[in-house]
Amino acid sequence: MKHQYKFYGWQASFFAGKARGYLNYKGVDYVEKEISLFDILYTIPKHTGRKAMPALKNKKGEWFCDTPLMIEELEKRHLEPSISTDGPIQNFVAELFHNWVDDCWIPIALHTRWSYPENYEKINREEGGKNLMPFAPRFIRNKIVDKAFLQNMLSHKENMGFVPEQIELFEAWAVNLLNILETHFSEHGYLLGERPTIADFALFGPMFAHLNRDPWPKREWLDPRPNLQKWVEKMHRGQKCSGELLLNDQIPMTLMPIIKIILSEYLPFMEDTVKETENIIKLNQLKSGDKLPRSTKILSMRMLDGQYKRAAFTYSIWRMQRFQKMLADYSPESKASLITWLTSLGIADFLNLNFGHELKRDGLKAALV
Ligand SMILES: N[C@@H](CCC(=O)N[C@@H](CS)C(=O)NCC(=O)O)C(=O)O
Repeated sequence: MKHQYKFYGWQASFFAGKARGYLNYKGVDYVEKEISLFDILYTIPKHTGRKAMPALKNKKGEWFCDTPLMIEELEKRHLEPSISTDGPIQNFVAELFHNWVDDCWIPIALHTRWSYPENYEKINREEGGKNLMPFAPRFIRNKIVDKAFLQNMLSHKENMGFVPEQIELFEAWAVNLLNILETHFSEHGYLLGERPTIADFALFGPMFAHLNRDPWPKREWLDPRPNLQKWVEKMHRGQKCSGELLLNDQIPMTLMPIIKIILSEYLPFMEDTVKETENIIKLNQLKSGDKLPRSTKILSMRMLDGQYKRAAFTYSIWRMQRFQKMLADYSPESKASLITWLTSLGIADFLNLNFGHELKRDGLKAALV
């Protein structure tokens, strides 16, 4: 292998976009490998235990998967340029934002791609076919891709909630987020100041792979928001920065509307997901080592002045538990500073929230420790 890493991921993949943005910013020496049918069915599961992208292999033959873990591991090996936050509040915000994007932006990315046929017709069918079966004739590629993607993705509609009766609410919610981001990026280079943190790479995933690439959302949502679009483009270039995060562990005022949305919508949704997961564990008498389903039954999540119905991911509970453990390791001074800030937002008890049975990651799902 000539390069230090081989990166398995498609341009169209949300989580590959996130990892690629990180690798570009770090200036890591890697080569892209577009994933073929053989890779997705055999190579990747053999080495990572899951049929998902992205995956990364290094010269020594070590494999990395699951973007938070992949980035955590690479951070130990590639210290500069730093993506660390400067204080406990920024760290809390960056990690919470990271968890929220990796969960709540999946329905946005799927809806904008799969509810508007031009995306599939103009890009994803052709590109997916070429990646999966580079040597097959086009009509065979199209047939297989239609079978593999179209039907599969449309089956996520109900689960992720982008069904006709919810689209108006869902799009109003997403557009409000985009407007907040557009205002934010008219004042700041990155989410927490003048250099990126994990929050930026998380958001970059859906923004690059879906919203600024698929024709419908690019035309309707990103082209009219030039500051947000410029941020996507520089994140993709891995543009080097000489700036800093806001001083004194401050959070930009222009980002606060999104933080408040996360706290008032996503945290209660996570609490309901924990309750539902606990029900699943009880009903099925699951014990240590047993796997949980990837998603729960349809639950309700507050969105603007409505309620949005979608299934929840058990993996996300594992992510919240991981987040809580990270916070538990804060020094007493950092904890005190975070608690003062959380109290000012009315959620001081976040640190003591009960996220149920301890879980571990199991591919794209969670399992009982
Ligand atoms: N938590 C994983 C998510 C990876 C993921 O869901 N990747 C998508 C592509 S963007 C995938 O391969 N999905 C396959 C599937 O859902 O079965 C990560 O951060 O790497």
